[in-house]
Amino acid sequence: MIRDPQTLALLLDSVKRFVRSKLVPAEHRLAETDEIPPALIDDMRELGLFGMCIPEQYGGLGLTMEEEVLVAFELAWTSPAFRSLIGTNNGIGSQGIIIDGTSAQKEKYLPRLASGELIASFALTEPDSGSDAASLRTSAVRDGDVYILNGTKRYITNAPEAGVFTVMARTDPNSKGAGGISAFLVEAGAPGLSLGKRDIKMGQKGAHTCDVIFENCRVPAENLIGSQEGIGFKTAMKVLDKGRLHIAAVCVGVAERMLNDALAYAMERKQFGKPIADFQLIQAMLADSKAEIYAARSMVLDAARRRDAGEDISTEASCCKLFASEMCGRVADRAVQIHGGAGYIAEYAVERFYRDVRLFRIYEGTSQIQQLLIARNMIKAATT
Ligand code: COS
Repeated sequence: MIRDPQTLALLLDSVKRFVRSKLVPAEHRLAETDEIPPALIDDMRELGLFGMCIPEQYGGLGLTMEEEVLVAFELAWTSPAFRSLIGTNNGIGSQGIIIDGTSAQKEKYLPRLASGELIASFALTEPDSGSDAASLRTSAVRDGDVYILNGTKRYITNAPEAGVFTVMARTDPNSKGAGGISAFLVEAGAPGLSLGKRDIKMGQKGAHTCDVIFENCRVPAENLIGSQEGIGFKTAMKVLDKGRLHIAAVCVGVAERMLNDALAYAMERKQFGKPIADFQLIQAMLADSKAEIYAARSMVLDAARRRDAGEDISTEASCCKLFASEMCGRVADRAVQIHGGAGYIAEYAVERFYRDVRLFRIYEGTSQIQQLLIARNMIKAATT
């Protein structure tokens, strides 16, 4: 749903201009330094990018899902690490509060997340609990008006920068599955919370992850999301439904950028006396990429519109994440191939993108988890 086409057009235009004039020229340096320059983070705050998906009453832009994916297409036309910094405040870091939080939790955290004063992070994965998220072992034991958390969370995006974490922990030790899990808001300075050293990743330099460790970490009981034990796993799944659709939109944007670079290279690079774009085998790679990007874009827009209309889009979100992330991997591979030897050299952006986009098939649910979810929902629908 697009609320006001003119306002949205202005937003899309300013995001596009910012991405192409400020972020694209900073990509190479970002990859070298592993840091986003503070001046660019200030620009992101000024543009309202940290609060795009936070309701207007809490200082955000309150974008609908359709508006959000349109912005994500533009934002993703550069290194994914830039989007990653604002990604958690708009997605997995804030949505638990927005979807299931109490009014007090919303009032306390959302305005600071919307302004970008506070960075949010989502802590679900553990050393022994990845795809099988319901097997998580971090414990939360009530002691008067606090919960005491113990356990380790792994590969937590934006943890080094985070001011507040949405942490899934087991409040019912007798329930080994999803029903025993609750979600908490844990502030970075909480006693007993510490961070591991930053992970050294294959790509997405500038987007930071690390372990988050809880050792008798005391969290006020009022920070239990929704003030209700046992609903934390469902909160996490609802957050991921939306997150997966957003990541699919990001895959579309990055793929468009890689195809843009590949086309420009193919038109400029000459072999056998003419631009390689004139050769049909190169044209096949360009055309397949264009068609697949168009398909993913159409899927993402359709699912976004359905979500705005109030439909349950669990299956569609998984379809979009599966197709768009796999498509993005294929486009990255073709973009490197079209560049030939140059595609293997760090001077060309496609070398970096090739490594950056590998993550899309893994995080927020692997391709195999998306397949499992789609098929499971199909079987469920057929038997009810
Ligand atoms: N929305 C609302 N509720 C949901 C839901 C959703 N999208 N998905 C599941 N639930 C509910 C179920 O209805 C079920 O509730 P009841 O017990 O009341 O019936 C409960 O949550 C447990 O769900 P389920 O039985 O499907 O749990 P499983 O252990 O089988 O787990 C998968 C399912 C594999 C889907 C889950 O563990 C998963 O998504 N894994 C991937 C995790 C991930 O993406 N990690 C990425 C890191 S975070 S960036």
